[in-house]
Amino acid sequence: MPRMTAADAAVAILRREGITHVFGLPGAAINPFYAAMRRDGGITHTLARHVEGASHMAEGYTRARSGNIGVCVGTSGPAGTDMVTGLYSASADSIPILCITGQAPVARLHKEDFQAVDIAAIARPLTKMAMTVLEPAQVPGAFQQAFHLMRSGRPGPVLIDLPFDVQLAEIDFDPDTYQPLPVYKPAATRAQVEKALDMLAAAERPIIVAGGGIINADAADLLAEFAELVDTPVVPTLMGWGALPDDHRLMAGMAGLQTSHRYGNATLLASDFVLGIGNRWANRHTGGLATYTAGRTFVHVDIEPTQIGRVFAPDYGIVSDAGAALKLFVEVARQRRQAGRGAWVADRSAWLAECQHRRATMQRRTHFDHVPIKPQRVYEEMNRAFGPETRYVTTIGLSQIAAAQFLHVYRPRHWINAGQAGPLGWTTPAALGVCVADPDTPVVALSGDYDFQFMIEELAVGAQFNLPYIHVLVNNAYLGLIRQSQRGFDMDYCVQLSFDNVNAPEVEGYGVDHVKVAEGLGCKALRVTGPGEILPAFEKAKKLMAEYRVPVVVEIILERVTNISMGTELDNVVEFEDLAARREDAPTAVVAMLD
Ligand SMILES: Cc1ncc(C[n+]2csc(CCOP(=O)(O)OP(=O)(O)O)c2C)c(N)n1
Ligand SMILES: [Mg+2]
Repeated sequence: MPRMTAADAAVAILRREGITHVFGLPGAAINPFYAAMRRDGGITHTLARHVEGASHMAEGYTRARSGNIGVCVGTSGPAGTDMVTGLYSASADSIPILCITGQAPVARLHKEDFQAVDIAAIARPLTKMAMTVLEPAQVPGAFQQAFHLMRSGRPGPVLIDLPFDVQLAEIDFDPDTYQPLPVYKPAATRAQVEKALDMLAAAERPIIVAGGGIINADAADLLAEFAELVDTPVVPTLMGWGALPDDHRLMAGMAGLQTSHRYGNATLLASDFVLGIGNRWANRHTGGLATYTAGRTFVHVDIEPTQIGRVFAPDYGIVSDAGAALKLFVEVARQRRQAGRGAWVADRSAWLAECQHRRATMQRRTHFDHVPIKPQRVYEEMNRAFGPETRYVTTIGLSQIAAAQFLHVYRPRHWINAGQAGPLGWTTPAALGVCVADPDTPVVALSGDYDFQFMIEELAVGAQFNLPYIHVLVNNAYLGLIRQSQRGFDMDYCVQLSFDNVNAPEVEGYGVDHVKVAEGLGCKALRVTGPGEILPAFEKAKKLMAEYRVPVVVEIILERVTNISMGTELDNVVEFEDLAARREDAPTAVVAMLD
């Protein structure tokens, strides 16, 4: 039997589970694992500048490509605690990442050793498994189980904590006969699908709410096929956005309190039946449940049994992987159609026309010529500059909310967003992880000024490892979303990011000179102050990116105060700006305005 250190066995298993890349930051307690990676030679490594950055890079890497599992590695103590935020946002969005930490030697764990912290206990609520491996011979099993759990059922992260002496201990292990454990995914039965289809067929104004589970299951094509077979409009959730292209005739818009369309909310409220697939009725999607559920019948399909009924009791629940369910939905719907079972689906033309009409008429205005620039105009210019191949990456803020209201997404995994956790600072490292996962697809990241400043050091990672992408930075010198929410408290308190920068009078009180910082970190950067300069700046950024192969920041100086549409209920989203009345008001909207 081959003998090797437990760390060598761990690396051998990573290789056999398909891992070719890790994100991390070494320290003394994880050096044996790094030594094993070096001996193996088959895993590339991106050195983060902050360990939290490594965890978000791993998330970006997983989210970008079907089947990917991002791995982040750090030492004992603060490295693990830094990565907790990545574990949280991964678990909240059902994203598998594997977090590997070093640890003090086993015999010293209870002695308050240097950088010894019970990271497994800290990570437990955020992971599908969090284990400090105390026996070297358990290391292979721990890794095998980790991959099994990350891929089975509702995907999510795992943490494996490896004490220094455990990593170095020699064990018997045969990598050649290692076999990944089978993956478990529940699948809907025919009887369940028949019943749900009967309910859909009986509805007059049905919609499908398409969640991120469809993207996780790589089932976007099946969603489109099913929606077309049953002629039913689709309302994607924020995590499901891109599952159906924005220019599809059945795309009905997103519903929600913030990241939503006026027509999406109106269509949801006009519906009488909702088939939710791979979604979790997130509170910023539903708003108040009384408004959301009144007068509607619900079927909920989810891979995680305990999600059914968690937020409200559906009329019918099915435990299934979204892909498995959609495959059967397509099969049964097609059979029913072919069998010519009369009009088993009622004529939907009036309902579809109504949804289309709402989409064509209930647009928000984007075309403003103001200086300082109004944010809506930025997204209009992004729609012009960036085509359907673009992968957007963002986290939270007015910037993210407005982006979801105005940008267009045409493909699954092309809207990469820390939807539930929304950690500031996520955007830059996540975008870098996305670039590593798929260097051939153009990546455009979007940050508010504070999100950008939060983990700005990670830009150096993009410069060092030649990970080119465009970072659109919308600068209002404000914690804009919090400023807007403080209106309810009648205050503007501790949310200003503006100051007179003694080194950069040209930023005119907007505080940080982002262009200088980005350049100092090895990136290229442009600043834009007028609406007519936005598109040329994007075009220039594309050229700079191709020439220098580094991140290119396009900073857009915004007006300081712009309130973005949002509300507390689906039926009372507040509009702060003029709505679009003519085509010229929303020239890049996908559906032409009806004049
Ligand atoms: C770690 C963390 N702390 C606090 C928040 C709360 N928060 C959400 S958005 C926001 C302000 C973001 O400002 P900015 O990035 O400039 O975006 P803007 O809203 O101005 O577009 C804050 C503080 C958060 N999401 N994450
Ligand atoms: Mg801001």
